[in-house]
Amino acid sequence: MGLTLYSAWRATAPYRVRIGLALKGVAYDYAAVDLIRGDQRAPEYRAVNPQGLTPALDIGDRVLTQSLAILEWLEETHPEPPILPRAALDRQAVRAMALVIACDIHPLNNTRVGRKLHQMGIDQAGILDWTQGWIRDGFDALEPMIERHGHGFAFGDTPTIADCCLIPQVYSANRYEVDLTPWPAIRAVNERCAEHPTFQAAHPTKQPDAVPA
Ligand SMILES: N[C@@H](CCC(=O)N[C@@H](CS)C(=O)NCC(=O)O)C(=O)O
Repeated sequence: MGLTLYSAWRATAPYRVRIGLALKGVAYDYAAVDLIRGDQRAPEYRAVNPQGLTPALDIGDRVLTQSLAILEWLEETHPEPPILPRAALDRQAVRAMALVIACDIHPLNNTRVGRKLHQMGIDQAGILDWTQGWIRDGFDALEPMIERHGHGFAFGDTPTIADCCLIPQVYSANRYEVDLTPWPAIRAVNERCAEHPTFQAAHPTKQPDAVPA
């Protein structure tokens, strides 16, 4: 049985998984979840992922959730090409970079957090300031990590789980008009990945539910 990825074109957590699947050369069907309309909270989608968040990856006899856990599962079940380095210390460094994004930036800027801030009376400018601030904080932490470990990609000279997380986060930074000038190492990795066909295939604008600008 084939795989089905529940995804939303602009959302960064499913974008991470799309990059991982593309890097591993794994084919899948695409099931669009409209986050603006609130499809993620509908009973039909809660039956897939009770948490009401994307991504979810239906592998036939089970549905996998949480983008990083899905990427780790992918690495274990499809070892080639590797998206984690071999040495334990190097794997730690890649996971640390991924977690700066997945734990310390993204959860603070999620759709449901923006919705909550709006309900609390924060205006659009305040929410934008909030979003940009957490991205800047996280990128300040990531920049020296990439300077130290990166050789073309965030860690080393081949794509890893760190790039699966970084590229969607840079996409989000551009969407929220964060000026990337202070982080040349992040910009260099982003430019390198933009030339990579697998990263291109996973890009939001290439997804079936993409809304033209
Ligand atoms: N930790 C989760 C985060 C999932 C998540 O927050 N997904 C967002 C899209 S990037 C979502 O579906 N948000 C819907 C909402 O906030 O209502 C993961 O990495 O998979």
